Amino acid sequence: MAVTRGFTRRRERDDRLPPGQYDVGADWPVLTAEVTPNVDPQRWTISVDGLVARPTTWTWDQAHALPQSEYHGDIHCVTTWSKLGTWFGGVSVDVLLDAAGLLVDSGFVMATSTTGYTTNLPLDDVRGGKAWIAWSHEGTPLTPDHGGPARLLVPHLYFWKSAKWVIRLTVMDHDEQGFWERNGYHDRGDPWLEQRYQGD
Ligand SMILES: Nc1nc2c(c(=O)[nH]1)N[C@H]1C(S)=C(S)[C@@H](COP(=O)(O)O)O[C@H]1N2
Ligand SMILES: [Mo]
Repeated sequence: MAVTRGFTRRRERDDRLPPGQYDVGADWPVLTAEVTPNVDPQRWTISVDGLVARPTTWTWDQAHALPQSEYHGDIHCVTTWSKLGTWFGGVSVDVLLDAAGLLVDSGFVMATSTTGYTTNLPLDDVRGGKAWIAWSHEGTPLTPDHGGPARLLVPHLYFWKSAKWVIRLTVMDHDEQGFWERNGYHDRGDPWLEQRYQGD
């Protein structure tokens, strides 16, 4: 068999990495625009309001009594780090939207945090098994710096869409920009299409 002298196998780029992203490995950077709030789980609630038949608020205990599910996969921050092969536990946003009863077939959702952080998402990006209210990471409670007690998790979009300390999902028939979107980030933020900034 012919062997090329000095040949070193080129390290294959992991095909789970979207364009322009690198793998942080075991690290998980913290990116927060606000001061990290101290949210008592027993005072935390999650509400679905806006264009729904039954605007609903769940307490921590009520949310945990809903059918739970996990996400296993990758997350991607617009600042170019990706974390591959991680996992989260929580409740699917589908469960909350179904309980509240959507009054629109298509539309948008505004996610709001205790801090006032907001981010907008097309409704289709938070239903169909693509988004969670997550309260655990790799089997342990989500820490406050990562959005604990609970955050939105929309892993197929850049991670700024995954609002930490989320308390409210508002269903709307039109799009409105959230915090980073008003500051130049893309309205949708698909990492595979490199939708980083407005106009991408
Ligand atoms: N409330 C709130 N949610 C937020 C942010 C923030 O600053 N405030 N930053 C976003 C951004 S840009 C990223 S990359 C992720 C970072 O989550 P992490 O700190 O758990 O890695 O949270 C997103 N959700
Ligand atoms: Mo980010």
